[in-house]
Amino acid sequence: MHAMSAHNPMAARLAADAGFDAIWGSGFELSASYAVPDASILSASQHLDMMRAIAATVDVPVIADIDTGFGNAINVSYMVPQYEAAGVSAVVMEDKTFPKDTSLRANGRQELVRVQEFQGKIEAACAARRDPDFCVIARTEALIAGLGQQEALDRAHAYEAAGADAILIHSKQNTPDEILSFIAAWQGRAPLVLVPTAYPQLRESDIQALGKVGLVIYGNHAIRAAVGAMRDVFARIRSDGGIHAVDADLPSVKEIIALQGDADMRELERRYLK
Ligand code: SPV
Ligand code: MG
Repeated sequence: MHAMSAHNPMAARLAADAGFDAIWGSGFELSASYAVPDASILSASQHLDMMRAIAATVDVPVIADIDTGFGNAINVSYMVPQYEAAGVSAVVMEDKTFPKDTSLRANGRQELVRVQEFQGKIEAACAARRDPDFCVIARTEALIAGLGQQEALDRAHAYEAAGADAILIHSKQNTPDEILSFIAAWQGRAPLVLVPTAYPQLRESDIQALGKVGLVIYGNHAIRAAVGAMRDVFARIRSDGGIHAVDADLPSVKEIIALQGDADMRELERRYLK
């Protein structure tokens, strides 16, 4: 299963149309779309509202990145039902302290909570869900924090024992070695989840051959594509002295209107505007 990041419903619609199995409700992307760091700056309700809007737009499952769970196990108990009610199918919660710092930045503040404390947060998340098919994915940042493979394995096993449905193991090394070594050593039953942003050379076919990975998340490719495309087009318009040259290279206004769901609205018009 492959999930693509989205920071708004249009990105989610494009990802679903492209054939991704799920949407990753990335905290990094949403923070970037507000031009603020991915460091618990945005509020829980800002993220929750965006997840609700995305889930209302696409039919594929939405996997919400709830960072640290916005506090302790008590906060998790109150947040999970709200995400579930927003139409989300799964949450990913990481074992860092609140407020968090983003994972892929060099020299970020990567402090982890105690194993038992995070087990309590996982138990709280599992107990708070109403639909037993709602997935609670536990994410360990042990490799990101530089604590080594044994700490990552110990934490992953402890989180599985606490009830996590899957384990997200994150790495910021720019080769897949650290992740491949973790996967080889993983003895748990829970499927693993990877976010291969830092080691893009690991292809889907390589990951599938490993057998233990149930989900691959492409963590920030929507916002990076958007930033790259906007920057290029804006620069061209400035240097061309107008929009005459870029126009043909952009999606037409007609295409955007179609992506806005115009056909559905016209159907409502036909039926109900009397
Ligand atoms: C996100 O996309 O918000 C993630 C993945 O949590 S990462 O940014 O790589 O930590
Ligand atoms: Mg995140």
